[in-house]
Amino acid sequence: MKSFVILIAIMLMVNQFGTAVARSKRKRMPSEPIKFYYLAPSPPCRAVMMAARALDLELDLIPTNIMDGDHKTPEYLKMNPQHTIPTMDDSGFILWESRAILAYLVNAYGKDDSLYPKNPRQRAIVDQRLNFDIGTLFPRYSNLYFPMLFRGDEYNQENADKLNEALGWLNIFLEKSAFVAGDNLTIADISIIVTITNLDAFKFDFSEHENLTKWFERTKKALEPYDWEDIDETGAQMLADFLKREH
Ligand SMILES: N[C@@H](CCC(=O)N[C@@H](CS)C(=O)NCC(=O)O)C(=O)O
Ligand SMILES: *[C@@H]1O[C@H](CO)[C@@H](O)[C@H](O)[C@H]1NC(C)=O
Ligand SMILES: *[C@@H]1O[C@H](CO)[C@@H](O)[C@H](O)[C@H]1NC(C)=O
Repeated sequence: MKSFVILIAIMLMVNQFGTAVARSKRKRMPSEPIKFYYLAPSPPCRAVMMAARALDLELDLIPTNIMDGDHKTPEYLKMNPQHTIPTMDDSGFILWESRAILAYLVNAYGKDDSLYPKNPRQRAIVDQRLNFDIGTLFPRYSNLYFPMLFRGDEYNQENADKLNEALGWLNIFLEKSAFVAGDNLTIADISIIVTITNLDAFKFDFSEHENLTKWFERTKKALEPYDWEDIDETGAQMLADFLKREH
């Protein structure tokens, strides 16, 4: 009788343990698909869409045409007064700024932290690269290409040189590691690649930066299962076609 009770107790413990293991392995999921306000050619939107695929998250895609003013409606401004795309709505939790969205999605729904490591020093490097992207790389890209895209201006060599200088720094970051923030793919690669994909589509020659060129090939391959071609290459090509029409 006594051994029977002990046996039952052990069986209950094993069962509890098994449930706990299954629970910890089960992925956290949004209670309903995250609403995602986007436009296909938009680089920051493309970054988030690839990350969502990498995290196996379903997005409820809501096309938001900034050329038609979809982002200036009272409803949109109530949600995001800064009227930028991408903007996400996760069951009422609203967030914009693509890099903040990338970090949130991994923190909230990543099955592990590999895309945004929790280790303070590893995370600091990812954050440094993301800050380099928003503060240096993307502005230098836009200083060169926004006037060409949206005003039909000529290619400005001085702005091209500034962009090339930033690409040189990125090339140095890539001297010792396969990806921009270490040996694994992170959200920093996903954020940075959309600008490099644009440059590739615009035929900006960055081949002198050998590590960067190799990283681009490597990262494309890493993102292929997450629809790099459909999301990133196709979007960049739309912008390249637009650029051609402007000239
Ligand atoms: N730093 C922002 C940039 C967002 C942004 O400027 N998006 C552009 C489209 S690519 C936009 O919404 N433009 C319309 C506007 O700002 O009114 C991010 O990464 O989300
Ligand atoms: C990098 O990837 C490897 C292999 O997938 C994994 O074992 C390791 O934990 C990852 N490192 C980080 C910092 O996530
Ligand atoms: C970066 O480029 C240098 C010079 O071409 C090379 O020696 C080095 O191995 C490259 N690093 C990586 C990670 O590919």
